[in-house]
Amino acid sequence: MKPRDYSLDSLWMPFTANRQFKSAPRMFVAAKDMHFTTDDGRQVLDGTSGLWCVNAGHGRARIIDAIKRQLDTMDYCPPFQIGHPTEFRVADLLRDLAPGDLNHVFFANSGSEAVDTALKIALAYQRARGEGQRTVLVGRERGYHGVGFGGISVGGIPANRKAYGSMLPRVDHLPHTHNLEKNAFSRGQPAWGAHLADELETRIIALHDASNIAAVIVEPAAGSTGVLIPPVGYLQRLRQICDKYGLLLIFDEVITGFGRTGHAFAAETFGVIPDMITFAKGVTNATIPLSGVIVRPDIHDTIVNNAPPGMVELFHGYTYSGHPVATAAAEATLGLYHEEKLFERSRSVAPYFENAVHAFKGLPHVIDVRNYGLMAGIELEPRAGKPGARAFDAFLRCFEKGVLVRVTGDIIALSPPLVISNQQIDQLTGTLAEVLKAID
Ligand code: PXG
Ligand code: PLP
Repeated sequence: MKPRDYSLDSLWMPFTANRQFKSAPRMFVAAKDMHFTTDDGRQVLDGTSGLWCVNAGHGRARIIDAIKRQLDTMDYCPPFQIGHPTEFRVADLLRDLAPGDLNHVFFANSGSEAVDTALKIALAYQRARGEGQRTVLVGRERGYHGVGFGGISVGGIPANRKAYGSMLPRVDHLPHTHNLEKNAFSRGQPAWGAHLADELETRIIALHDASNIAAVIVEPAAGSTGVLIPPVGYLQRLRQICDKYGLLLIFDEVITGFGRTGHAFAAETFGVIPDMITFAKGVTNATIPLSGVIVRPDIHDTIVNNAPPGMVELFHGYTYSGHPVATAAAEATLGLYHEEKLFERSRSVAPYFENAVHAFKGLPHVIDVRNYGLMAGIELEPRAGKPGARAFDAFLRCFEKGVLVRVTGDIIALSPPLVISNQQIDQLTGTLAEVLKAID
């Protein structure tokens, strides 16, 4: 290992136990295909697609070349009142990938910004159609929608909310769908739990009145809080209730987009078409930040046609909305997904992956395994009085043995790039199995 030419002090790391990390840093210096290289020269198999985002594997030449070409041609273009061709082409590609009639794309940079954008579009839409009193936003317990004030308000992770005051004022939450007694060790969609969607009607609409509610936002399958797969019929039920009462349904597909569940979007996989989809991460294979919202024509048209001619219709946008380098990366990435048929590949590898992860049943500490497509959650019994410690221990030992997994609480999440081979699935799950047998 080379001596460090930096201190560890100045950087404040995100969602990291900073003191613990700095006492024993884990550093990557390179990445290619399915592997990272550590600063001491070891190869680490990427079992998490980075952070659910490097869906085509690392260092893909087609994407890197497109980024370089764009940088040589035009580094930046102001997004307000001026356009550039790449952003329009990528919007067309995303329209073609989107389910149903979703056909207008608004660009942002991170998933958190995409969520904020979607919530603001929902409010602006309700107002433009003369329903401006509809300001209640409905999220779900254990939902993750990024870290903006909008996202933590509709999100359902206590630790991400508790230090941050009152957040958005009019928000309510559906119950989450996780239930070990009913659904432990389900393969794919659990059978039990569709009725949990009925709380939207029986409790939330009953309490706030539908005439005050703008939108419902959920991850079609929750990623961050430990891979919670929607029960059979659950998303359909949400869709029916939203339709009955004029509520917009937003699917946050920041993790589930671009092949994770076997199709471009989980909306297609689960056969439910939302009114808006947020996307990020995989849209550029994580090379350059890009995110956005895809909306149905009625939402776009209602807002745009409601403004006087010549006036800005939606007072919203980011300095880097539709950034030329990010959209060049997206164009190449979507081309790569298409050319290599990676969403089909995700579908065809999924059964092998499912069998491999369900082999954890019966190993020490394992109280649940759940999966869909190329995402899986392995839930461990917490150590008494030390929540999260056992899974974090497993993460550290896996890292030492050359595989990267992700932990959230006592849940280990696996979400490998869609290009993973069966042999690499064996290495990933085999290493984790060895570790689970070894830890106390
Ligand atoms: N929505 C969803 C569904 C996400 O998964 C975001 C929004 C926010 O995206 P940005 O780009 O603002 O981070 C996400 C991000 C984890 C983990 O450990 C997952 C995410 C972020 C950080 C950690 O699973 N997802
Ligand atoms: N990306 C997507 C999603 C497509 O549907 C298409 C063409 O239909 C393309 C890219 C074009 O890909 P390629 O550059 O391989 O011709």
